[in-house]
Amino acid sequence: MRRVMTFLSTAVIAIGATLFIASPAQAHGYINSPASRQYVCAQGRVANCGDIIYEPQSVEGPKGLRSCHGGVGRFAQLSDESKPWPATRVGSSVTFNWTLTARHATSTWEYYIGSTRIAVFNDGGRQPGATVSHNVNLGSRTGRFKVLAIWNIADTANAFYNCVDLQR
Ligand SMILES: [Cu+2]
Repeated sequence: MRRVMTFLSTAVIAIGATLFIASPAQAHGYINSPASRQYVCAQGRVANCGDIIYEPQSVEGPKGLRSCHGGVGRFAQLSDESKPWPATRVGSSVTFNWTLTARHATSTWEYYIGSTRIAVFNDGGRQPGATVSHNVNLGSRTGRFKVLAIWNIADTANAFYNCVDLQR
């Protein structure tokens, strides 16, 4: 009996560990407003987005990239410029609102248009709240453009990537 119980508890632990590792719910964060591409996909506003519809918070890659999908192959659709990404109308400044499903200690938040960094916010390693907002001035840019927002984690080598399509 004891041997059976030991086997059973080992099996339960193994199954539990597998579920934990496989779970995409171990989550991180995304920009909900103005809607990022991953959020647009999760809302079903653009078709054929792939896995991202289930986990808009999971676009995690090494720091220093400049891509919408953070180098994650299964999220490559986020960098597909031929998709009909809806652009949000904005004025001379815009407030980016993040939903954080895991509140990782943060070094910086960066905002890029092309290769130009238009804003950076330094959290100095602090743990953010469950929601974070940044007001960013867009300068004199007009027309349609894409902002790449990057959440740099303080205690890992990784960052989270979001592209937001805007129209002014
Ligand atoms: Cu995370």
